[in-house]
Amino acid sequence: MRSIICTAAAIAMLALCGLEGAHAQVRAKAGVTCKPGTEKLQYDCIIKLANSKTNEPLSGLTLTVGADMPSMPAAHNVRPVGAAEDQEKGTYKARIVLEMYGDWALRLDLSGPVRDRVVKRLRFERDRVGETTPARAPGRHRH
Ligand SMILES: [Cu+2]
Repeated sequence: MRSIICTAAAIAMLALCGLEGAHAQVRAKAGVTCKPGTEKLQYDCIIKLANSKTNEPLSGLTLTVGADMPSMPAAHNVRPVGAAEDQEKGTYKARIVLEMYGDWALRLDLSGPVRDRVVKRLRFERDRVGETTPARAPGRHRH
């Protein structure tokens, strides 16, 4: 009798696990392009959010963009800004203001139908935004 109960419990567990898998959380991926704005240290960013599995655009989300400097934890305190969705589904626009030039990690917080956090590292310079440099030569980071 005991073993029957155990078997039933095991089957129930498996069924639950199966369900869990079927409802697995949607993960987001993001493409971010930023360009310098009119003000110093101001950047206009275009963020394309998509389902990481299906590539389907993620529309109708609430998106905030924060920024940290990985090389200087807790040294900066950039207030996260809201991003507005464009006419093109899954494309959001945000204007960020940083505190210095250099490598920043943009923290994309998604909420609403999909909840996720995506971090994108970019190098912000006076006249351009590009790839981050490898994490060497720490002495080059100066205020
Ligand atoms: Cu810094």
